[in-house]
Amino acid sequence: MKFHDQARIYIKSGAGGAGCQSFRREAFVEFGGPDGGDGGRGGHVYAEAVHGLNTLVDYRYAQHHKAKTGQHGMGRDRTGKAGEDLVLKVPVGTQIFDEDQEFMIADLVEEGQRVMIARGGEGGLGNAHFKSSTNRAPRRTTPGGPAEEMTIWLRLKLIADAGLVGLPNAGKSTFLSAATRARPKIADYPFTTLSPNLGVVYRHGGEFVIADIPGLIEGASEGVGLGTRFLGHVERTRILLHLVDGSSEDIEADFKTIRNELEQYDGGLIEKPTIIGLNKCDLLDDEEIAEKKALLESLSGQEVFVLSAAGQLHLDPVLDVMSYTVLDAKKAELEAKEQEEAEKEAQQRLDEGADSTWSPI
Ligand SMILES: Nc1nc2c(ncn2[C@@H]2O[C@H](COP(=O)(O)OP(=O)(O)OP(=O)(O)O)[C@@H](O)[C@H]2O)c(=O)[nH]1
Ligand SMILES: [Mg+2]
Repeated sequence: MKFHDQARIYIKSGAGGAGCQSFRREAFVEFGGPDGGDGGRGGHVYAEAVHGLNTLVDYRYAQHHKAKTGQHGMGRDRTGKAGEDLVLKVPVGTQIFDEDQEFMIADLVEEGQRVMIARGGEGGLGNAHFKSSTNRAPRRTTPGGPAEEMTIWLRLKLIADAGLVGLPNAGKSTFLSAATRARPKIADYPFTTLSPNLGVVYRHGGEFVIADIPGLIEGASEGVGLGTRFLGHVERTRILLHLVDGSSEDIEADFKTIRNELEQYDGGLIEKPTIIGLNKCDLLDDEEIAEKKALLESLSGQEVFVLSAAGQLHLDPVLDVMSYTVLDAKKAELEAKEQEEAEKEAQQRLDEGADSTWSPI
């Protein structure tokens, strides 16, 4: 399923720098001694979940990632510099698997979460380290620790913010390609789209992800057509954009068919904030537009946006309202989460209070 974005990459930490063998030799200094410094530690490789990334596409193009090697130790007791760490920035929600995709190495669910995936080699010890009362001129050093290298899989379960719903041919894929850099297949026959496509909309300094799913037909909620398989995906989106083909003879029936399928499908689809777009307005005259818009508004009891995805007409108001609605939904989720945490904390305090033996006199 395309809702998984994944990338296979090769990573390597830095090897540790070797310890140095060196003796102090200076004119007029009577007692030289070992002064070989330790090697520097090799760089680690970390993965960190960061805000503002939505896909793993960067890693499809850059597949080799290496941290720096530690510097060797040097004479005059100088320690080698540690190799620079490498931090792989990944979207929140990225999971890291081993090469066989069986063992999960990390699950980065929160912004700022960072895990080490390959440890840099320790720095080797210089000969200064081995000086003792019995051995004043040690010739011993140790090499730096080895680098770790491996192939890993990054996997991201993409969660779209907005789902596009509508009958086949309504222009959903066209809308996605007009609003984002996604290039889904578009054609004037039903069921052009066979699996979901995703695109990212950048707007007002933020962004949101749109999912274009195959067209819905009557009975979709029971598995007809491509059915429930894809309704399951929109179940996890925050809002919906319902596109109606303005050139259709019977937009009332078209509109109702989709609303009905959303209602029949369990999973709260019908309660999601839904924006309604009357598409293909380039094919209609003003009178028809006014009439069809009024009809949809009376059926839905809400504002209907008139647009043309193919003609790229009036897309901005639709994208604006989508972006604000997504933001509102996110804010509401955050508040609900904070509320839940506050309640949990309060409950915990209560429980602790009940356990304590302290009582006011
Ligand atoms: N004139 C006009 N044609 C449009 C517009 N939007 C889409 N189309 C055409 O409508 C046809 C269907 O568009 P798609 O984007 O493939 O429709 P879809 O909803 O993704 O269809 P399925 O994937 O089959 O469910 C294509 O021939 C598009 O060029 C529009 O605004 N105006
Ligand atoms: Mg399509």
